[in-house]
Amino acid sequence: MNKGNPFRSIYVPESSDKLLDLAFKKALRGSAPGGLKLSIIKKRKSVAITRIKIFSEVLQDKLIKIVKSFPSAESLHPFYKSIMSIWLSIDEYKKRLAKIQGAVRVIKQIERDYVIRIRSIRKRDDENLGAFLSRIDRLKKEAYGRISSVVKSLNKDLMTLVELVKKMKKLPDYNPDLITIVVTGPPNSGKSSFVRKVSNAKVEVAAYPFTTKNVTFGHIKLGINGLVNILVQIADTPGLFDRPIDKRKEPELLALNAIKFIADIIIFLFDGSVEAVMDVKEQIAVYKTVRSFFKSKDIHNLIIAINKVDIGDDKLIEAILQKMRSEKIDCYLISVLENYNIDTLLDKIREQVKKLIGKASNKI
Ligand SMILES: Nc1nc2c(ncn2[C@@H]2O[C@H](COP(=O)(O)OP(=O)(O)OP(=O)(O)O)[C@@H](O)[C@H]2O)c(=O)[nH]1
Ligand SMILES: [Mg+2]
Repeated sequence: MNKGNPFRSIYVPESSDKLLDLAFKKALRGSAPGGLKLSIIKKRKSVAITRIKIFSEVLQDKLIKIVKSFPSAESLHPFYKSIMSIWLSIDEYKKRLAKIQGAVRVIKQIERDYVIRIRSIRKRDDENLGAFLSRIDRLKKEAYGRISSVVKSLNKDLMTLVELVKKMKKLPDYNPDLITIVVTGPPNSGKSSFVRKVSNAKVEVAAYPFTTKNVTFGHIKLGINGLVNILVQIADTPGLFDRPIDKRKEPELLALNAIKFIADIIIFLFDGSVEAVMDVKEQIAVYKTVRSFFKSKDIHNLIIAINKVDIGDDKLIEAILQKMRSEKIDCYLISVLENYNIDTLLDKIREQVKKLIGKASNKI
């Protein structure tokens, strides 16, 4: 499996019109090889054939480059694959790339047909030279026209891929070889503040919900006994509301995909403050959604903390603690702002990372 975002270095498609413009310009520069020595008829044929070939080859090259630069659906990590299908189904993705690939074959065939037709066209006895030369030019134009309509018919597919690439490029570079911690929770609970505090991620923090719209990675070097400086990646994710999946907005779907496909460890941050956007019921409902992604044997990889205890709402905090006690799950009280208990939480993360590494090396 490849590392990093497979859409990062993609050759971004251009519109059909842009591709055609470029091909026309290049074709216009094509002249007849050995032109000076040729008869006027041979020269006209040779120019027409050269230009059709250049026109067709420029387009074929561009289209092949586009298709080749896109990762095959099969090679995509489930994280990218499932996020891609928020915007374009895997089936559509394959179909659009296959259509472009198919168009390359059609263009090649049109080129061949017209080259043969121009080569074999003969001047009729009753035809004057001017009329004959026009017939050659007409065939050339016809070839341009037919190839152009094939390329124009791809415009929707090309533009769909452009839009997809724009979105996919914004996703982080996921490295499947590293342990991944995903930070989640309700909106405004301090997820980005936490990720910024403990890692090198430059994520935005603001005093309103839904600041984070994308999944972003930072990295932390964790000094673990006997295993010095283990590098782990930590993902900041958009806040989750309590609502059914079909009502969820795009950022929430991105967050859920991170939880589902890349999280080895999850840190769930409740907002325990008097300013919390959600009441306790809603926050617990969000917690339950996240919890549902864990099989009970892996539940220890879900680490729970209540943030913002510096401006804590005692009733809210107590209600969350009670719920966690009933599930026999530890719950840390922290304040990212005041750096309260952050080291304790990091110790817990170290402990879990150590266990995961131990498990992985047992398998080898
Ligand atoms: N008082 C207090 N404020 C905090 C604490 N942690 C974060 N904040 C503030 O809470 C607000 C939201 O913080 P963010 O880190 O952007 O929260 P988030 O969970 O990433 O928010 P979304 O991305 O919108 O879901 C900011 O104004 C932070 O400064 C804390 O421990 N105590
Ligand atoms: Mg955020």
